[in-house]
Amino acid sequence: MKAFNQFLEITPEVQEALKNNKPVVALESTIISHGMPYPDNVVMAKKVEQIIREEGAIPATIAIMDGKIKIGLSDQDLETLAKSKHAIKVSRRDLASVIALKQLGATTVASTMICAEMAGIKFFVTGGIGGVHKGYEQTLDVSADLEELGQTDVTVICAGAKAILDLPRTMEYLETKGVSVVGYQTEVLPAFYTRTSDIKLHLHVENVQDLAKIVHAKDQLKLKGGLLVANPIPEKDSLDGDYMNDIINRAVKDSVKDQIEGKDVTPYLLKKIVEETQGKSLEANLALVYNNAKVGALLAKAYMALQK
Ligand code: PSU
Ligand code: MN
Repeated sequence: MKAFNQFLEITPEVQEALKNNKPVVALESTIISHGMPYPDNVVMAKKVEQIIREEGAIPATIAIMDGKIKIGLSDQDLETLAKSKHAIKVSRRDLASVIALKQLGATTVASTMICAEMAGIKFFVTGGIGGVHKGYEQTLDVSADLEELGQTDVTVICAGAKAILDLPRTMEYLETKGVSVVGYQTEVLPAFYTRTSDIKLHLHVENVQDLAKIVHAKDQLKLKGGLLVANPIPEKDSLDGDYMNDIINRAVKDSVKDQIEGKDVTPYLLKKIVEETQGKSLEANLALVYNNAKVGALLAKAYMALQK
């Protein structure tokens, strides 16, 4: 475990696991507070934890509560976050103030990576990462998630990135920052709702043992920064690409019309998409997160086995 930090509050279960080199998997909380509607969000949060346990790892959902970074949440904490209308979406920028002012904060990919690294957790499961937004030439909207992947030493398991983003530019940005994007049983970048996109990956692996070896080598080389594992949504849960692109493009247009800016952009788009697909996108989102939870837990286990 990493050095003591007065703002870290790690549950006894997670502490014990870290101390004894058991596999631990971090989970974010913005996906709960700003990524999905209630009560689907709390069902998702609990089920993801359950899947990670079933695969033999310990889940650690992360949020900011009562002036602390909580690593591991109770069912009551999850319920509070899922129901809250005023939870703050916390990225790197917001971390210090939300802690200092004792606000309720939900962590994004960026801030979950920071908190996981503080606690000594090496693996983190989510749905999709933030990235370079469409129309970024005008707005300069690039998610802080990409910067974090460039500098913070946590492996993130996701289902690729959503087509609400400019996917080719997101990949270019990651390449510049030195982030390896590894396809898990796929040679192309999955696009969240769909298993494929036009973007060929520089690297893919067929099993979690190879992923674990890559993380291990990266550690030994003391290379800073994250690793991104792109795990496609299961075939049976995937949605039609053209259908989704239509809906996404309309949502992006609406966001411009409604003058949505800054950190409100992604939650706005996610909400629109759920509405426009009458919940179909939500079903797909749940399925891909569960699938990522399984792979993340297996990877954390394979990595710990290499340490012995
Ligand atoms: N993409 C999703 N669901 C989400 C998010 C992204 O499909 O819930 C959340 C994640 O927490 C991610 C954040 O880190 O949005 C990115 O926000 P922004 O684009 O403002 O950096
Ligand atoms: Mn942004």
